[in-house]
Amino acid sequence: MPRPSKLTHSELQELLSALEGWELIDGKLHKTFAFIDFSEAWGFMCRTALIAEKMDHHPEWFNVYRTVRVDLTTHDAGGVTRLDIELAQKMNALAR
Ligand code: H2B
Repeated sequence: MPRPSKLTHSELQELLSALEGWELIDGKLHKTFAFIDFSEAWGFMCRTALIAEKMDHHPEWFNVYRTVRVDLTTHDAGGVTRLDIELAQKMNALAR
């Protein structure tokens, strides 16, 4: 399957406006998720990992106790693509 290409600035702004809690930091999609405890945070990471494997698209993330800091970018494309938007939407749905 061909990898998607980097989104343009205007495409990104539009898609970002519909993505609750995500912002662009250093050219990557960023969100910090806060859960009630480590178990909830880890459960979220496990469920995300299964989705990421299926998509063959993986997050950069950092967990401390109940928070999970996430950065999404497409390394192959050198920037944010539709795959990052898709994964961000799925992570929002899982965290709800
Ligand atoms: N994840 C992310 N976030 N970006 C990529 O470019 C990427 C990936 N590439 N997961 C995939 C795996 C690639 O390395 C494999 C070979 O398909």
